[in-house]
Amino acid sequence: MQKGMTITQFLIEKQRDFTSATGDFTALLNGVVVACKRIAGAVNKAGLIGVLGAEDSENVQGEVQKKLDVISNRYMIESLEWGGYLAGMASEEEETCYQIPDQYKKGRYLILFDPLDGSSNLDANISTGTIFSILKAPEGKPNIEDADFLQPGTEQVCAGYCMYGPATVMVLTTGQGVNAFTLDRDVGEFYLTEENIRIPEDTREFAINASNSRFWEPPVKRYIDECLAGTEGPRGENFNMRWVASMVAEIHRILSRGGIFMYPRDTKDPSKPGRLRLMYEANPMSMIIEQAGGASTTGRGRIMEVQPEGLHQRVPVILGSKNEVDRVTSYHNE
Ligand code: AFP
Repeated sequence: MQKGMTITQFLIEKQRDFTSATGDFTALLNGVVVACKRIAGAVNKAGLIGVLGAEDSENVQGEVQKKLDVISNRYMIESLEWGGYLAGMASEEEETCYQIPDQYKKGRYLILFDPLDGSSNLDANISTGTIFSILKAPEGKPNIEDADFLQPGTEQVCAGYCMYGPATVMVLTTGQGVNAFTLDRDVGEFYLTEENIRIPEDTREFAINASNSRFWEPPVKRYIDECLAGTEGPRGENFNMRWVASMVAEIHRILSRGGIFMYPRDTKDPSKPGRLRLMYEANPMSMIIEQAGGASTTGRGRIMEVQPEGLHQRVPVILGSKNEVDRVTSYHNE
């Protein structure tokens, strides 16, 4: 790894590998980087400038919006709409897709994002993050519509997240491995800090919201019961448990030391086949996890092969260290 490589240098050097590249994709990612720096600043100063707490509004999922959800959504849109590389955007905070205003040029890409995932943790000063997924736009359409975004995760050209934790860290994949960049606040630049991240195939650490255990399906219940039984159970080993309730933080931990994360299908609310959103949570995180050598499934099939039916569709999520994910899948198949 070259010491002191900025994310801009990294993106420009990667662009040189593609002789036909126009620079649009690099410029798009640069727009995401700018938005995430602005969000990081707002999250960092939230208590000082009075933007902690909830808005009076709800988003399309019926969830109370935090002030910082709304601010982060605006920063993403402001930083990306003018660049000429996007045909449209879709956000957790917008009911339908966002059209690029007529005064700006339209481009070849689509972006979906959750501007501030884990925002219910903000008042407690717990890590949050921005998650994004980039797709190609259909060619020759003057205006995009929601249906244009409904492409399976296997079509993603890039996925990433920016974590606002003790350090602000951007994690990216374009389908050639996973790299992490840490923000140096003094300089205002992200620097490459981890190259070609790999997730250990085995783990003894799981993450699940155990308060839902009475609603779990038998394969998940069996897996967790076996972990909890420790050395006296069929696994013959003790397991550790973590639950941050902020997906970006859980995925970042799994990238750094392995683990399995589950928000499975349950019977708590039969209208919801899971809690997490396919298009801007599960798909981008699945691409990152798979690119780092992990696995990602609904329990019944690969998440990235799910044919989306709606922008805000929910999906069961089981992902992380390959051998444990395969074990949970095998319990579903039995
Ligand atoms: P918020 O953005 O509303 O805080 O939700 C975060 C999240 O989508 C995901 O990041 C967590 O893994 C999950 O929800 C936590 O859900 P529980 O509150 O049910 O534990």
